[in-house]
Amino acid sequence: MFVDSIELTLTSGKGGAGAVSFHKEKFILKGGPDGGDGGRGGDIVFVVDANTNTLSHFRGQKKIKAKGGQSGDIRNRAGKKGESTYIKVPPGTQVFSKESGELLLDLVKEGESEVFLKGGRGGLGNARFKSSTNQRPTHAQPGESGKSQEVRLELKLIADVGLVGFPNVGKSTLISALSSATPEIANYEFTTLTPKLGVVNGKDFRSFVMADIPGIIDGASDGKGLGLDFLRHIERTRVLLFMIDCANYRTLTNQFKALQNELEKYSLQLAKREYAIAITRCDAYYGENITKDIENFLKDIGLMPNMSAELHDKILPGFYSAKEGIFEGVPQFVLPISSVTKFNLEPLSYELLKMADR
Ligand SMILES: Nc1nc2c(ncn2[C@@H]2O[C@H](COP(=O)(O)OP(=O)(O)OP(=O)(O)O)[C@@H](O)[C@H]2O)c(=O)[nH]1
Ligand SMILES: [Mg+2]
Repeated sequence: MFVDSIELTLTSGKGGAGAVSFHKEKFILKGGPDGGDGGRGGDIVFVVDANTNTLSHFRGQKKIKAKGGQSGDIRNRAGKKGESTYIKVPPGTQVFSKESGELLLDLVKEGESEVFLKGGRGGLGNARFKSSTNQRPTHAQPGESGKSQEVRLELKLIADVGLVGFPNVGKSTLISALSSATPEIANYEFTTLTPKLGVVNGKDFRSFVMADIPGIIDGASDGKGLGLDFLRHIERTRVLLFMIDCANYRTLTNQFKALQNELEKYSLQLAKREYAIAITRCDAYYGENITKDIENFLKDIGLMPNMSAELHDKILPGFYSAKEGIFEGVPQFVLPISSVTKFNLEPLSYELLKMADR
């Protein structure tokens, strides 16, 4: 299972205690105070590391602590600073307060590092307390304790392309056809319960990450089916691929409008994301005329088919493609596909790569 949320108790290191000591040397009686300061405790530091892409390496871990500072020493020697603990997380990890739910850190950039909890200050040694009225102070400060905080780490998958569709329309099948991901596939609704990622390799070693998520149904925003909670996994994708099934009891228009409607209820921002449409399971179409059906669908959603005869021969890029530079509201392309016969899968990944790269 993909672990995308994890709870931890983080504690920075305690400061070392200040020392109490007096200068000792032959022939010097009653030397002055020379107790050194304690070292600062280690920090808890978050580091963004793109070599990891899940939080699963924290599984089973509950507490992470940084080392304490060492105590001060005689002859004004300060204690060593405690070792800081560096917590490596993938880009896109957010740190929330477990108690208040407040977002504390948003870790996005590779290499970025943030000191989250500073280690406790080291205590002052007795040498610091010498004054005109007290030449031989006998006390030193204890080290400040480390800070502790319960946090929840959350990773919103940073996929480039998120698949959006009703259940059973072939989302998981598509990701398994395009990438090496092996999601569960079955001929019933809600096969996919947790999001999965797949890396789709295009030409010239370019690639993009595709996210397979559970199906959405009418009323999902009111909690029907699996609800819409999982949409947070695709909140940051650059592109949405609507998967509209042509071998379904729901019409193409019906599916598309319901999906858009639910998406809007979840997040207007997400609903405005750049998108494209794949008409799926074309090999299993059982209606009368698939071309007519798709053309009607395009008209229903206010688009005119613009596939020229020449493109028709090459089946590329499908029935519709937006003019360069038009993004708002209209799909970048509408492409009939089949994951089983591989029909149009190559142009599909090529077009998606172009969108993801933009
Ligand atoms: N004929 C045909 N069947 C397909 C195609 N793609 C998927 N299927 C079948 O459709 C059914 C559903 O496929 P899934 O990939 O599990 O669908 P899903 O959208 O991930 O479904 P949920 O996870 O339930 O939302 C399975 O029986 C697949 O074998 C296709 O291109 N052609
Ligand atoms: Mg699935």
